[in-house]
Amino acid sequence: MAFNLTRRKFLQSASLAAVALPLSKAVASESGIKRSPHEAKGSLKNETVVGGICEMCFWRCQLVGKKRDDRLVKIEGNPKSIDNGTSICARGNAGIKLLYDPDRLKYPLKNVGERGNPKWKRISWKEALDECGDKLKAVQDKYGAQGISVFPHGSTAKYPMHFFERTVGTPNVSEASFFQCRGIRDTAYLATIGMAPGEKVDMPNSKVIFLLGGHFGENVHVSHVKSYMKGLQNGAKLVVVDPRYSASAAKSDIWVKIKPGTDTAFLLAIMNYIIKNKKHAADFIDEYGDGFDEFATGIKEWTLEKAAGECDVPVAQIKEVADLLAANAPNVSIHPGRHVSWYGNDFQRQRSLACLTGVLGAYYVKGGWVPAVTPKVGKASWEHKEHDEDHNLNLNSDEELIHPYTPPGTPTELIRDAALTGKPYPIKGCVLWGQNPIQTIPGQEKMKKVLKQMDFVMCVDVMPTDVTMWADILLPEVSYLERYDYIKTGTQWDFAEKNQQYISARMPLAAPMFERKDQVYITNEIAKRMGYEKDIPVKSIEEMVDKNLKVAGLSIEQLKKEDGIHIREGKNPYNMPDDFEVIFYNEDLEDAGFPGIPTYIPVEQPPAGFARLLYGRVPVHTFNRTQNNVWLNKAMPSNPVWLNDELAGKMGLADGDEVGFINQEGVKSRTTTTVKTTPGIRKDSIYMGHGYGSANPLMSVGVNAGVDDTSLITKITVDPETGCHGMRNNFVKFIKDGKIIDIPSAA
Ligand SMILES: Nc1nc2c(c(=O)[nH]1)N[C@H]1C(S)=C(S)[C@@H](COP(=O)(O)OP(=O)(O)OC[C@H]3O[C@@H](n4cnc5c(=O)[nH]c(N)nc54)[C@H](O)[C@@H]3O)O[C@H]1N2
Ligand SMILES: Nc1nc2c(c(=O)[nH]1)N[C@H]1C(S)=C(S)[C@@H](COP(=O)(O)OP(=O)(O)OC[C@H]3O[C@@H](n4cnc5c(=O)[nH]c(N)nc54)[C@H](O)[C@@H]3O)O[C@H]1N2
Ligand code: SF4
Ligand SMILES: [Mo]
Repeated sequence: MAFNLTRRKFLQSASLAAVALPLSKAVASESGIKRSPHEAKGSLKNETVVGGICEMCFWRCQLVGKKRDDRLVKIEGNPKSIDNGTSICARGNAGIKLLYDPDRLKYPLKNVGERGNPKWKRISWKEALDECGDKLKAVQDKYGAQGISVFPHGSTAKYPMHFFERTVGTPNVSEASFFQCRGIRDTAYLATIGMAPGEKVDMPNSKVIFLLGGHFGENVHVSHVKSYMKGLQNGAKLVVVDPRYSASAAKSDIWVKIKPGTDTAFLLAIMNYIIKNKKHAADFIDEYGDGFDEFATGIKEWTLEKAAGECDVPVAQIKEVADLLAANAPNVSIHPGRHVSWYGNDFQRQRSLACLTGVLGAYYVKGGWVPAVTPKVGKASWEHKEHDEDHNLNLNSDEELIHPYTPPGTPTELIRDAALTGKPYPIKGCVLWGQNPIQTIPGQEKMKKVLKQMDFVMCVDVMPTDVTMWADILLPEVSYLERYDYIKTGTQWDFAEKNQQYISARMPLAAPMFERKDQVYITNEIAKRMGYEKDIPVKSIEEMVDKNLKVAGLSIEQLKKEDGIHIREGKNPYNMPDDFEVIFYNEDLEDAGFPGIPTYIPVEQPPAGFARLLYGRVPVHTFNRTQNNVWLNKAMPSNPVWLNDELAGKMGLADGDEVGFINQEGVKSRTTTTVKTTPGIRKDSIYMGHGYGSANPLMSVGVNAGVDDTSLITKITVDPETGCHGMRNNFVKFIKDGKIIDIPSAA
């Protein structure tokens, strides 16, 4: 199996190289890449390299590499780590297969075809950088800095993002980690407790862990999963609210099979019941609560019965959850969630979670919510320059903020609308760096139109994912295993056990191959060509890392001596700051025209014949970025669609049937996947893993594997407070053998 796969891959990419790229003969032989399903056999010269930091996902676990003859053969967790320790996940382990993936970008490329349907020509770095610098400068001269948009994500995108945002001066930066991920969580907690919550809940010491839509085990962040598992081992009860029997639901004491989009009603009823029965943390609220009485009065209508009807959950079960939480308060972990851009009503749900934590008095207590108190390091990067006007798309004609609770950057939808209408100003330059907005942002066709109308699009990536097809100039970056990179700080994963902090910085475990370059080189060279040579803050990535370490009294050399990780005493995370408060009723929100008390806003229900499209993480992939990884592809080559088994019977569908989809707007999936029938999903919804269905033929392993959920998410909803996207308001029917199959009504 594996042999055939890699062989097919070899033949495909070799022939593509011959057709599209004027590359010299065998790409593989240049790097010594052998297409073996396993790394080379032979005697292992035990050279261990320290200081690696994973970036197969954004959690950044600490690594060491095992090398043989200068070739990295194995990745392991760094034994010195007090975060992930020696553990890494399947994706971290498979980093080797990214490093040596023959499909990886190797040289600067120029698109001599069209955007979306590219024909690549290999060019020199000089030519590529000249073109990027000249074309972006031309956009800036003609339309102003605001005519440039930036879609960044991940550690390598920070330095270029700061250049374009702070120094060049465009506000039109939209990070996927905020606008399609956790931005709503951060600003809803900011509006409630004055800070973004992170995910540092004291699960190891919890008596109850409460997850709303989080599904740990499928969502894998190593130290986070460790702390969750330790909590369960220590006897914590687990409540999982999810329309689907997720990996977490399978471990739960109570699985609440909630109707999608109704979670706020569920939370309001729990809080109302707890308060009505005087089981709330009255002393805590007296001392730290603000606007509690207004809040308690405002949610009075939310009886258990009312929520039960709305959420399609039995009254007794809501009561059971509320009683369990109240009985174990304050040592309960109300998890703030992570990917929370669901329905466009999400700010209210996130506020409800923050308030529930307050109602239970579960801030700064054992087993409750505690902040990560991390050590201070430097932040050398591009300076903020004075710019004449801020050109903020988030202001209406009365100069009021459209989305006042927006996370950093500009809401994606405002950028896209300005680009497509030219109002209030044109957006004609685009920098894509570590984000794949084709498969990340709802409205794929809209995104394509946005990119089509640009004067210039540049992309920096490591793999030929779908976004790269839209670039005029495509630049190959060194991977996380070949570069120095930002500092990572943190705390002992189980901080009740040992109170320590750490400082680490990514160091290369392997030498760069081909012509790949790093973020600082690429950004600085473009900056020079745009006239910003004088503003360049650091000459190399090593200089930046060293400068930032110096603030903490460290250096790269010193870190190397300490096996890549510097450990010091931590600060007591349970120490509550004097000015801490929980704002239950938020007057500022009300002044801005939004509910001051968390409020349930119903969402549209599936029309007859359709079910709601739900999606989420699979344990062995990170979105689209790992789809071409041979090991991970082998582990989960496709994303079978979860369909309720009773409905499947009525629809004449069985496990393994090959199906496609059509959504409420008539948009069809380009590819197909198989059916997985299960009682573990509601009848009003179907579910699939996110990130599959790449369209780029240069991804010879991942292309057309499974279905691209994003292609079916065409209805665009926006959370009014934050401007972040809601992504679960789309409905689908099945297609089998060319025939459309209705999904019988849930009732
Ligand atoms: N439909 C749908 N959309 C979603 C989600 C969903 O579940 N469903 N999830 C949302 C969430 S939570 C998030 S965080 C976002 C994530 O969205 P993205 O950040 O867009 O995630 P990826 O799809 O992995 O795309 C990342 C891109 O970065 C490239 N890359 C990887 N490593 C490097 C590197 O070292 N340097 C450079 N320059 N590029 C690199 C990858 O090859 C890929 O092209 O998606 C959001 N959008
Ligand atoms: N293996 C792996 N792990 C990852 C990532 C990855 O790509 N791969 N990405 C990381 C990132 S950036 C993020 S943001 C996190 C995301 O991880 P999570 O925050 O856990 O988010 P999703 O994976 O989108 O979770 C989807 C879950 O929400 C449920 N759900 C759908 N609709 C509703 C609803 O209306 N109410 C409720 N209560 N539940 C609902 C789904 O059934 C599913 O179980 O994962 C992180 N961990
Ligand atoms: S959780 Fe896995 S993929 Fe993410 S950083 Fe850690 S080892 Fe890498
Ligand atoms: Mo995310």
